[in-house]
Amino acid sequence: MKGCALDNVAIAHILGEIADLLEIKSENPFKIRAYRNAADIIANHPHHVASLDATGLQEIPGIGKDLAARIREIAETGDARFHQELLAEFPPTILDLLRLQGVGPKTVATLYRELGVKTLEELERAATDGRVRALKGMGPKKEALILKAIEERRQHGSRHLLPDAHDAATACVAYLRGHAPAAQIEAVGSLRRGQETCGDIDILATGVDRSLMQHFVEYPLVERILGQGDTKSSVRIWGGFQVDLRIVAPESRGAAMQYFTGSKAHNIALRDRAMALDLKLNEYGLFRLADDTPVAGPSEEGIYEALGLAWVPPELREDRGEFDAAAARRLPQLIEPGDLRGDLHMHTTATDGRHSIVEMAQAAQARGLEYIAITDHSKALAMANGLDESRALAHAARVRAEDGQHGVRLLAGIECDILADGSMDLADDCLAALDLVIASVHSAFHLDRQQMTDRIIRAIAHPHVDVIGHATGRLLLRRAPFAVDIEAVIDAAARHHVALEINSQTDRLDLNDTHARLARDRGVRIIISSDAHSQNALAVTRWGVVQARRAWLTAGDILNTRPFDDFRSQLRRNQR
Ligand code: DGT
Ligand code: CA
Ligand code: CA
Ligand code: ZN
Repeated sequence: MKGCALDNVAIAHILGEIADLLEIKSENPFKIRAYRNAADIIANHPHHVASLDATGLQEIPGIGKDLAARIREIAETGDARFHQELLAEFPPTILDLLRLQGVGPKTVATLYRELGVKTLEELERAATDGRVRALKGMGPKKEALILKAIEERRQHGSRHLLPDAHDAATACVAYLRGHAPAAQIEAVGSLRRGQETCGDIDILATGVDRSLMQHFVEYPLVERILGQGDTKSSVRIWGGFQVDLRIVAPESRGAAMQYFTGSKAHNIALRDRAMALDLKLNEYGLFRLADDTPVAGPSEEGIYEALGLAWVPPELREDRGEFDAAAARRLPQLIEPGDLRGDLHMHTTATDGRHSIVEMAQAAQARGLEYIAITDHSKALAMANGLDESRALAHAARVRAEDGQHGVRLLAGIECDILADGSMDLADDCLAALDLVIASVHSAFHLDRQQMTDRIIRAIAHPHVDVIGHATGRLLLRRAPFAVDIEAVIDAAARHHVALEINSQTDRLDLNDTHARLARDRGVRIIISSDAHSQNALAVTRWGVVQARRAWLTAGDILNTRPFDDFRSQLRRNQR
């Protein structure tokens, strides 16, 4: 049954879109709010709501009789007729407008009603020629906001953060598996390689008949079908993702997995290697050049083996030395999420976190961590209610009082701002009294390359700094890294025994893969941390681990894979 595979996110999406469309139509605000609330409740509900009956649904606060019926209809048929009727009233491109930063359904409603704007292009024209600012309630500010949002959309194209692409792909793959339980269906492309952003989602299916293509284009989150064929189709789904599905024969599965996982650079080098052995490699298999006899194809391992190579983990397929290592059977034993024993960067309600020290400790224990450091912000970050010296010390005392009480060891740390001149935001004796100091740049991003490099190196040279947080300050798809000589920073960190962080915030992943690899090669110790601002956010270290794998790192390269005492003795403050 179609509804079985519908997860909470998919149901919430449909409810949210009903709210948006009602708002574009200027319908009753209470009705709009009810749908929007329901979408929020369902998206965050811990259980699979598609498996609840109408009575069970109505027991959820915020879900009344009508909403429960609507949700049942979505669970059973994959969509609600009401939703389809609303969609039919508008051109499909109207949804693109809703996804612009800072453009809500109210604005879209006005633009559509007053100016007939239906597409991004029409909106840009209307904003450029002054028609937007002339509208009641809009003005030049709104016009500038809209133009900036369109510009940003264009700049970042349609790329997405890896975890967002992962979630979208997982839901789609689960839906497809629901229609073909015996098939092998997997995401490939940049997503499988763990690249920090993904252009689109590539899915490969084997052992299915062509009817899967029909199910694919009927996936409830599909907004537009871009192309439909027997073995390949492309759709645009909710959230702006393009998804490509390819169906391949079992004898080509390995070759297709290899080909569509890429990267392109890896594939080109692999094909050259095949040529040199008088073989031909393509997405159908590996063949003898002379007579087209198949040599390998059903499995990826078989392809690599026939080319004299060990199977290469997808994260390493970037043509960055993996062929020599695979030929010499010297590929690294890459770190796995379960290798992490500690998490050394997180915030609490003392500054801008959502949970208390105890709540963070309990969540860390539940995740199987052995130790954590509480590292709230320092006073320069006034927006986050940063701690001054006396609050920092009082907070540290509270952290230490909870140490060992919740099945985890606790370190009293701080994320101390590096001021514009490279000095620390808190006094030396305060920093000396803590167990761990992360130093981070959160301001004055505009310094030139030399000034920024000097600033960070001065922080590294500070005797009470143990770790540099998110060393380049980038925000993926939003803010470029600040200008800095990262090689000089890495060398200074190595000299002073200061660890560098791979910050796992999904829009940071900072250090990036090549910097992290360089840091390890220069002898810098690395920690992978969540920078969590809530209990659930502790989970993001899985993305930091992916980044570390792309940097060729093993568990031994990461400081917080060590047992607590060993870890602690490795901190800069405990050396010498
Ligand atoms: P993306 O989507 O920009 O994040 O990156 P990919 O790597 O997923 O690229 P995509 O979706 O265009 O293609 C998927 C894979 O297909 C790619 O990693 C390697 C393979 N591929 C695509 N175009 C070519 C090509 O011209 N030559 C070779 N050898 N492989 C290609
Ligand atoms: Ca792709
Ligand atoms: Ca693709
Ligand atoms: Zn920070």
